[in-house]
Amino acid sequence: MKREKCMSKTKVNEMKIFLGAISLALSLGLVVPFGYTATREVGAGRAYSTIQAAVTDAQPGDTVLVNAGTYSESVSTERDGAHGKRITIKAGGKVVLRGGFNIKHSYISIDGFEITASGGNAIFVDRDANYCEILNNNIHDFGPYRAIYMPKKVKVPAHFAPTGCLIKGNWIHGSKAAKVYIALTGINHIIEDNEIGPGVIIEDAFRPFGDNHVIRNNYIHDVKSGGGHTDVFQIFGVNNWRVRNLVFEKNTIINWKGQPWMADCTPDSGIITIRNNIFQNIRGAGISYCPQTRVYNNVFHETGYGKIGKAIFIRSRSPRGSGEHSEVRNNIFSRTGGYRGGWYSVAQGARSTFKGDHNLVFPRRRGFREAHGINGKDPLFMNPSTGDFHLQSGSPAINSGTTLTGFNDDKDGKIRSDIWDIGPYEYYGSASTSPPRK
Ligand SMILES: [Ca+2]
Repeated sequence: MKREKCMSKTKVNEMKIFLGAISLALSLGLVVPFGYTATREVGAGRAYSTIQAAVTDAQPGDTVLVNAGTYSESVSTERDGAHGKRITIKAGGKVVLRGGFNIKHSYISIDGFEITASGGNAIFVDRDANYCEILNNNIHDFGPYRAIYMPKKVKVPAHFAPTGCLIKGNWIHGSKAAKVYIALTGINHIIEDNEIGPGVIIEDAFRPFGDNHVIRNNYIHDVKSGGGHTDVFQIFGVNNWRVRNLVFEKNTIINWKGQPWMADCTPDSGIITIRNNIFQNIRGAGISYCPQTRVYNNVFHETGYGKIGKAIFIRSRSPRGSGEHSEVRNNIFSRTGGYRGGWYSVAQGARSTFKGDHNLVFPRRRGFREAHGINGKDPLFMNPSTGDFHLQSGSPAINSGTTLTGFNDDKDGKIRSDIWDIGPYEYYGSASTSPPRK
């Protein structure tokens, strides 16, 4: 077929009108080039004066770009985006939202907002909100509610929905006591690179119900109790709210006035893996009633108070669950508990299937015995007072661990050497250090 070489005069006029419409739309901040995706701008003198109005009009692939300013509204999504055509709601500059987001559809991204004082949850994530992205938001003083909330429903399996959300780069904090920071249901969520704290909390930082969630590289610090029993993460085995294949790794938790974890499990729950984390100055012990609780290569420094305070309890008691087939390996317990405490304790019902070895306890604790454990040798951290738990060259933890399966890296993400070290950091022949915390 021969290509058309020139336009008719009518077509040229049509094109001029079309281009005029485009430039008018551009001046209003509304761009819809050739029926593809639009950037819908919100703010003074823009196409939309409220975020909600722009979100209501947004089609798959569109970006709602919110200009700097303070907005008081609660924004609900109107329709699904699609794979490769997300609906992105993005702050352009400092945007304070006094209210919140209600994500009710799939493929929605919320990026860069400061969200505060809403009288409700800051970001509500409905069961239909598959593949949501919650990125780079500063969420604070939303108490007594939640920063990010996927609700559980009685009699609905917790692993039912939604699926595949990414919660990354957010800062969640504030002095107004929060109920829970991040509550999850569904499957396959990734929660990474968030900062949590300083803050006050009534219940828990994370409630990760459902399957296959990964909580990693978060910095959780200086969180006080707002009156209740507070855990870094808590799950409870009721109403079919099962938890399977939870990975909690490479997180730093410092100055937490509660337990690192409290896990009760339904009978079909299991494989709770806690690895390559730093727990520093934690008031209570990590307690699990879940099958296959795997605690690998962490450091517990100044955690578990009282003379018999343990850092970890593996428990077994109906109906809370039974921590059978659990493992505690390659951990450093440094100045935890008192003279008779300081490492882990395993209840009778979980003891015959338990494997605990290659841990290091310092200072020496009466009663700590493992075939390959180390009792009473200083692990020689670089500088615990600045939160640097890398190993010095003479550390007894170097090459004293056992090789594990399911992962092969350390807290820095470096592949471990042939003979594993104890603790979250592998030593590589010269000393690594951590940058000072902000
Ligand atoms: Ca090594």
